[in-house]
Amino acid sequence: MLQLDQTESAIDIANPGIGSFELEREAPHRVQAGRATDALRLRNRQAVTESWNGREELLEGLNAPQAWIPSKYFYDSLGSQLFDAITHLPEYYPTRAEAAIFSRQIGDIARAVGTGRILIDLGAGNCEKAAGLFPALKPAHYVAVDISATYLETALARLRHRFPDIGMTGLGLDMSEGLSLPDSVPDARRLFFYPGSSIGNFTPADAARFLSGLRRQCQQQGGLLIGVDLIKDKAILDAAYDDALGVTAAFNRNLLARINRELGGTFDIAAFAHRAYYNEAEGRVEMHLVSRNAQHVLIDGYEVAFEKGESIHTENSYKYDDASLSALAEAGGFAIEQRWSDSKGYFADLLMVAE
Ligand code: AVI
Repeated sequence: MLQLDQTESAIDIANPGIGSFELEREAPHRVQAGRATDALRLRNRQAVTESWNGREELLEGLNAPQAWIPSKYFYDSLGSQLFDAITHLPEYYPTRAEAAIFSRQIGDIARAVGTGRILIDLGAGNCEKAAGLFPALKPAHYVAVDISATYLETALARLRHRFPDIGMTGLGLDMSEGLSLPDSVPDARRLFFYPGSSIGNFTPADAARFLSGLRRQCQQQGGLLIGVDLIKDKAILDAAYDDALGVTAAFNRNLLARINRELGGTFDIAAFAHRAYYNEAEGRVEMHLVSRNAQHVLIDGYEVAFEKGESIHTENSYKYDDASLSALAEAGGFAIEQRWSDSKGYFADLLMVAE
């Protein structure tokens, strides 16, 4: 964890990727998709790469009966810029819908949330979403959490000039490893801020676990202000994840480009098609990369085979309704206090209070 505060630029660095593994390399290894896991010999090693939790996680995923790549790997520097471009697309409504909620209903939100809270921004990025709330919420302290500590440092340096009266702490950590706040963060009146419907990228069970983890970090009057994308017409959802310009396709394919760049992969990017659709039975948008023909790929000397039409599942984006939101809140130990939505009812922000 890299922690930054107002007085020191970096006060604690610990490696969150402890216990990662690396494949033991021998001669190039032929691995058939779907039945390779037992062919992989693993050797415990710390901190294999800075950005991948060991190649075995990737290779096991690619060789599972339904091949998959963990979606956390979307966000390298190029992937983050592509995601930023997605938020400007006409088809991708969530960012604009949430911005409309915050700009039109901020008075109401501030009345419900109250001022002077410890605002903990989860996945803060450039911190601009939270900063937009500062004038209304007047937080006593702002804690920005993001996987990229360098990005946070720059963003917080800018914010400190604009809001010199608000104490600020930056935490560079991967929240999927669990969130543990340092003692310097006051524990009363914590308000977690998790906008942008990122909760939708967790399975419902993992989302409930994530909320329970936040609940454990809340004491008196703890709460969560969270953004969720709502179930809607399939055509609208399909278009939001398969835009006409092909930006989401580039975002998806960048996963393969990233494997090529960082792990010496040999993916032919053009040989995989972007596929995204709303799976109504599962209540989620799924993104896949579909192999256009039978092919094999080398990753660090290991070969992975794909049949024509075989897909790599790269992301789930769950959509919620009132029933699933109540179930999520309850499973996480929260109660829904208030809910705000945009004029089309596409997106909602909720204030959940610790029970
Ligand atoms: C970050 N997350 C909320 C986005 C979503 O809508 O699930 C990621 C995304 N994937 C494709 N487009 C946007």
